[in-house]
Amino acid sequence: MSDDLTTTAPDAPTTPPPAAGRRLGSAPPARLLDSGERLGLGELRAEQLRRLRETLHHAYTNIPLYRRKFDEAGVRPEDCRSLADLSRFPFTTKADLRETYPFGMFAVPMDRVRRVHASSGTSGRPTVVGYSERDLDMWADVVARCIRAAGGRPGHKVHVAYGYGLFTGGLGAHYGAERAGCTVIPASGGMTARQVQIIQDFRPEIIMVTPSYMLTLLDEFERQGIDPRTTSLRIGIFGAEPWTERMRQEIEERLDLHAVDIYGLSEVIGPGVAQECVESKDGLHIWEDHFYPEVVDPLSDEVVTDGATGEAVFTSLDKEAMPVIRYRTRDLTRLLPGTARPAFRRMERVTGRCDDMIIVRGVNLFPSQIEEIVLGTPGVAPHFQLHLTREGRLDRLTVRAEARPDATPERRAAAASAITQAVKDGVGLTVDTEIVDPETLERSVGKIRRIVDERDRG
Ligand code: DLL
Repeated sequence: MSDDLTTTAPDAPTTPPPAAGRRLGSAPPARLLDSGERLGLGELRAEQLRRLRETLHHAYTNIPLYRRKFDEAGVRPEDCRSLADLSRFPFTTKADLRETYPFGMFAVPMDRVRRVHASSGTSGRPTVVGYSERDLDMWADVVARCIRAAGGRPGHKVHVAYGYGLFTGGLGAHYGAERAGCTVIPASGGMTARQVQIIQDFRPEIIMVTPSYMLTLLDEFERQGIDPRTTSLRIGIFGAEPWTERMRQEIEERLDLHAVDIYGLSEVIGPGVAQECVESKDGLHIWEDHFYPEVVDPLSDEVVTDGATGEAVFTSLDKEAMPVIRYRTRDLTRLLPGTARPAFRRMERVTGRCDDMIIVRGVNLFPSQIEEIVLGTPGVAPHFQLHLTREGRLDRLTVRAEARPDATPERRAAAASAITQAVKDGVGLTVDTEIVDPETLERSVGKIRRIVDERDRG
C-alpha cells in the first residue's frame, strides 16, 4: 500500500467515521490537482457563466431540437446573464433523445464525432450519445480527477470491471485511469472466476466496478477459499447504480479497502460527473467546472434551494459534440456545500431514482430502504430481490433475501420476521419475507435488477 493511502489527512472531515481499524485515505497533494480543481469560488462562478452562455449558443445554433424548444419557451441564449437565468430555459429529457434517435442531438458534423455510446434503457430505442476529440479529452480528465480524489496515484494498477462496449462505464473508467498515470487492467464484466485469478496475479490496488458486481466477486473469492481482506485491493470506486452506507460498511469490512462513490450518466458524459473524496467520504463533489447542477422538484419542475431534496438536473458546460441543457436525470439527491474541494458543491449519495419508486398500497418505497434493512439483519447475505405481485386488487411485496451459508433454520426464521418487522416500522408497509437458500438469487455482472414485477402476469 502506498504511503498516500495510509496517511490521515490532517484536516479531513470525519463523517461518517471510517470502518474500525482503517485509517482514512488522503487528499491528493496540491501538485496533483488540475487547473479546474484549483479555481476559487469566484473564478469558478465566472467561468461557469462564460461556459454556460457559450453552450446555450452552441446548442441553439447547431441542434434543431434546442432551437425549437428555446423558441417555444420564448428564450434566446443571450437572455442568460447570470447562472440563475438558466432556470428560464427548457429541460431536456430522455424522450428528447429518443425523438432525435440516433444522431439528432449532435451539434457537430459526424466527421468530428470520434465515438458514440448508448444506453439500453428499459423500453424502446436506446439513447445515443456522441463525443468529439475534445470531449473525450475532458472526459478522461474528469475521470482521472475522480481516481485521484478516491486516493489513486500514478503507478497504481486499476482493475476495471465495469462493462466495456456501448455502456460508458468500462471505456470511461479506462481512459480516465490511463490519464491518471495508472496501469489499466481492462477486465470488463463477467467471467467472475477469471477476474478473481487476475486480481490475485496482477495485484491491482484499485477496482472500479458496480457495487453489486463487487459482491459477486467477493462471493467468488470466498468460494475459491481466498480471504478477500488479503487481496491487493485498497480502493474501490463504485457506482452506476444506487448503493447505501450499509453496503459501504459491508464491502469495506469484507475487503479492507476504501469504498467510494462515483456518479455519472451517459447523457451528461458517463462516469465522472461527481466523485466522493476518500478523505471525507461525505457525498460526491460535482465537477462543476464542467457540469452545472440544479435540483428541481420533480412534480412542480421548480428549482429548489440547495439542501432540499429533488431530482438532479445537469447542464454540460464545455461539451462540443452533444451539449445538454438542463438534462432531467430522474435521480433523487440534494446539493450540499463543498468540503474536501470547497469550491465544488457536493451531491448526496443517490439512493433512488424517481422511476425506481415502488408504490405499494399507497406507500412509497425505494429498494435502497430495503437494502439498509437486509444488510443490517444477522444471518442473511447482502443479496435480495423485491417481488411485486397482485392478489385481486391488492399489490403484495415479497422481500426475498438469501441466507448466509452458516444460518440455522431458526436463524433464518428470525431473520425473516426481523426484516418484515423492520420494513413495517421503518417504511410503514406490510411485506412478506422469504429467506431463500444461499446462492439462489440472480447475481449481478453489472447493474443489478432489484425489482421483479409480476403484477401483469395475471
Ligand atoms: O451508469 C455511468 C457510470 C458508469 C457511472 C460507471 C458510474 C460508474 P448510465 O448507464 O447512463 O451511466 O446510467 C446512469 O445510473 O442516472 C443513475 O440512476 C445511476 N447511477 C450512476 N452512478 C450512480 C451512483 C452510468 N453512484 C444512471 N449512485 C444514473 C446511484 C448511480 N446511482
